Amino acid sequence: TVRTAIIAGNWKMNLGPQQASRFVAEILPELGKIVQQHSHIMSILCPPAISLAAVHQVMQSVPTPGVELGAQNMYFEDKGAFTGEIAPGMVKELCSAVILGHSERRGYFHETDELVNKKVHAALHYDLLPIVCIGENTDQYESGETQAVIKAQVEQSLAGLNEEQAGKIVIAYEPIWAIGTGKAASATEAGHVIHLIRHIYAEIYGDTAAQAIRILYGGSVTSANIGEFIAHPDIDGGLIGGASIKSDFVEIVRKSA
Ligand code: G2H
Repeated sequence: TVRTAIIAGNWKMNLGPQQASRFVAEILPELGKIVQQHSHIMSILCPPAISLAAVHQVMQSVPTPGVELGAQNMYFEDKGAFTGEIAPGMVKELCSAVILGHSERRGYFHETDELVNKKVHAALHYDLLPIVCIGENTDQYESGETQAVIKAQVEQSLAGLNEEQAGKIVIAYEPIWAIGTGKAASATEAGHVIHLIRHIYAEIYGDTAAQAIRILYGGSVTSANIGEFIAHPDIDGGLIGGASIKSDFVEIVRKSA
């Protein structure tokens, strides 16, 4: 199976509308050129919600197929009295993708697998590509619970998909001990867990769906180590944090192409 690789940039809480437009205008020409020359790779930029419109506008003025816009989070309800939240339909007006259940959402904002699952269903309903994050924390890693944690997260965050939906999603495996620490997992280690994730997914949704979904690695990815991850047959790309708001992001995409 040939799966289109994805390099997604999770800007986290960085770059407001003004800085975001400037940054995107700066990287887009080169980024666009790379993904247009290499049809087996796409890139998704995920700025903070308040910067989405500004980035969208820049992207409209420099059309670059293969570079898409994503949100970092959203609520699952269609509309209503949910102060501070954004609805799937609102995200859909500007974006084609959405990151869901990032470990920072799970950790700081107490998002559970059950909540993430509702968001996944809402995203699919609105034809948004969900990038669903899973990963074990330091304690779980050190006590050898990685497999069990991953299995529970896949089963619960991705429950109840129909056959068509099951082949569409993107999973980002982000071991929490590797996030923003400069201590990336090795490609062998990440590839091993990602292989396992695909296996668990196949048991739930069958081989066809499991072979179709993209599974990314995330956690301290830079242009210096992306090569190892992308070369691993089980790893379909990366979710980039710290390095996604620097010109290094373009280098990461270049090295993945
Ligand atoms: C993991 C990753 C992007 P960083 O959170 O989601 O961040 O690359 O800074 O470790």
